[in-house]
Amino acid sequence: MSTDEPKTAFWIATPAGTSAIAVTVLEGPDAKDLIERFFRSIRGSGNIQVPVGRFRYGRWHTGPEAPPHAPEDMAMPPGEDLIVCHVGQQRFEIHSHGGSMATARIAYDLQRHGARQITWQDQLLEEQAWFLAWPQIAFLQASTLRTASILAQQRENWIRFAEKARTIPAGSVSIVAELKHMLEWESYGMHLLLPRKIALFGPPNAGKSSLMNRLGGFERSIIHELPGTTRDVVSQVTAIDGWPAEILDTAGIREGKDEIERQGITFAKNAVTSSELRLLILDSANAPDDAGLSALMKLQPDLVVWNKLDLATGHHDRLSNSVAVSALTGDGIPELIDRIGQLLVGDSPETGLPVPLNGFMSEKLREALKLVEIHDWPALQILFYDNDLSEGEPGLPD
Ligand SMILES: Nc1nc2c(ncn2[C@@H]2O[C@H](COP(=O)(O)OP(=O)(O)OP(=O)(O)O)[C@@H](O)[C@H]2O)c(=O)[nH]1
Ligand SMILES: [Mg+2]
Repeated sequence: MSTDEPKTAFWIATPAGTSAIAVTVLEGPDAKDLIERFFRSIRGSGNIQVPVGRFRYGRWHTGPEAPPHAPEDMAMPPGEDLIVCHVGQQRFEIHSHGGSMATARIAYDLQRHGARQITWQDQLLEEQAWFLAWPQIAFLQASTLRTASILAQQRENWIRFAEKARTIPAGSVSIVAELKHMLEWESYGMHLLLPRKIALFGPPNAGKSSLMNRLGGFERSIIHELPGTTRDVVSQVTAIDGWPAEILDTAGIREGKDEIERQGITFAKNAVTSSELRLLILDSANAPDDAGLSALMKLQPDLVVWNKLDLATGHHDRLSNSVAVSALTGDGIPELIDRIGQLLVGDSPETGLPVPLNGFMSEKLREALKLVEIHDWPALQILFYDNDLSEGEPGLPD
């Protein structure tokens, strides 16, 4: 935070969109004054004092200052019912109706009176050391139970590692191997939030779109018996085996009949080469000949999926690294999901190892490695300094 920014800040602590209740948190030296300016007794007169540790039911009054120039979508009528909780010396929570209008109005009024709006992520980063804040932010944004439980554990791992880095005896380089090992899991850590790309490609009519819909759980792609249905790359973010994934359905690859289809095939090939996992989808009942197959194999699939197992006549024996499924009946889909899960993520780091969860954390680890290399132990301590745990650390900046 730069010095000329207002010291009083607020953030919306609940997710965007409509919910039962929205929570705006207000903190700083002006928080109390701001609450007193806008919060009124439910009986309509006078402002309400809210002692620390208590909450009060009342109304948000914009009063005579209600801005005529306020954007229309912020036109919450003065007098919206809400609850104010005084949760810390300079910290209040405003619990309002969960639609976006109430929070927008509150935000508008607070901002006009000098408070600074930040995101809940900014707030966590301002309040906590980076190695605590980032795992927490990642945990709160986890999209699957599997990644949420890994990320909850990551926070514990980082706490332990930071303690070790802070207290390591000067001159000890034993931490180097561990730092390097943590950096080896960079891609794994980043993809706990960032979906990995899975491309479905193959000849027209093989059932790529049907499979995409089956894996994604709803009718995202158009399915049709005519070959050449999918033209653009159609993507869908979902979870496969508990891992965040983005499935890309592509145009069937053949000698393009028209310019649009040829364009689609170029896009398809680009999507395949830029994906983390490539699945070649083939029709069991109408397999390509050897020349067609070897042309498709040039795109280096990680796995071949023989679809239309319900019509199968044994074609799936032709390739070793393959599975057989029916997008129509669902047969073989659980096995396919298992295989995708294994191929997508591979091994997991050993329990207890903290891994970088984004570029910022990787950078910090590289910085730590450099500091150990140049034997700058005090700087290493500062890098892993934590306000809450290591009071009175010598030589720390203000
Ligand atoms: N019997 C059977 N039919 C299937 C199966 N999967 C897809 N189909 C049918 O095959 C036809 C083509 O399916 P799509 O999913 O549109 O195939 P596609 O590979 O996306 O085709 P393009 O977009 O044209 O490249 C449709 O009539 C589907 O209903 C399956 O497992 N079994
Ligand atoms: Mg299609």
